[in-house]
Amino acid sequence: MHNRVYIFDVDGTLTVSRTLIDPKFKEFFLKFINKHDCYLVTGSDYPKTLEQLGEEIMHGVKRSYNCSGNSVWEKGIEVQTADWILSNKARDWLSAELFASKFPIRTGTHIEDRPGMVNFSIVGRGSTKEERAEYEVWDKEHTERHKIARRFNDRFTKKENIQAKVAGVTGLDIAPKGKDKRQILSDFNEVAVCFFGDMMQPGGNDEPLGNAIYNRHEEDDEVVLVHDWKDTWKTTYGSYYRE
Ligand code: M1P
Repeated sequence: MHNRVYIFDVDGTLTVSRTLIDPKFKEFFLKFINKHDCYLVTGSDYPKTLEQLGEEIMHGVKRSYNCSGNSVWEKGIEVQTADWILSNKARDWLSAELFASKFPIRTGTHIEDRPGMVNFSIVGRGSTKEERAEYEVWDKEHTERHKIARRFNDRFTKKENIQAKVAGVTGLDIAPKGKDKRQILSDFNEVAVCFFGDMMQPGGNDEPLGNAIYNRHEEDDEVVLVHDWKDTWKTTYGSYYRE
């Protein structure tokens, strides 16, 4: 295999989840994407990613795989989209979980429909920075999202072929089995890939792509687990000056 392309998750990898990219890192990252072929893959939808990274980055990368690869964008144009919709049974089940959760804050938009997937959040997509932080602490203590994902998958994966993955800081990404981030790898059959993500743990939404890359056993592929965007900066800084 020749050439190597870089694929980046966004929330937790290029930015603090749901916030703007750090201006200094942005300056560096723009140089990096000018030098290398770069792609984004995120559970988030395009408008949110655009808001966080800005047009220069969104137009500078070769492609942005939004909604876990179910909505594909090139230079501000959606070139591919999926039309799957969550069943009413699964929707009702999630509403019951929302009702049952002992976390006290609800901010609205708890089930967000996106092309080819759904994002489910107990605190809600309307949450402020402070409310998100409160949920993060709660979730760390109670591992609520992992538990909901496990219960959801026990109930719906076999029956309806859908899967929930823990994603970002407050929610779960839900999509048909296989229609998660791993689906993008078929676009990279001829090249080595280096994938950066922060949610590679079992049940995390970067894990399916991380595993799919390992499983193709290509010597030049690399999967980089990062803890935050500073980690990503350190690692890409090395490659920028080496390659
Ligand atoms: O990419 C995964 C998720 O990352 C963020 O999640 P949260 O707001 O819970 O931190 C959001 O961008 C979300 O839309 C996305 O699915």
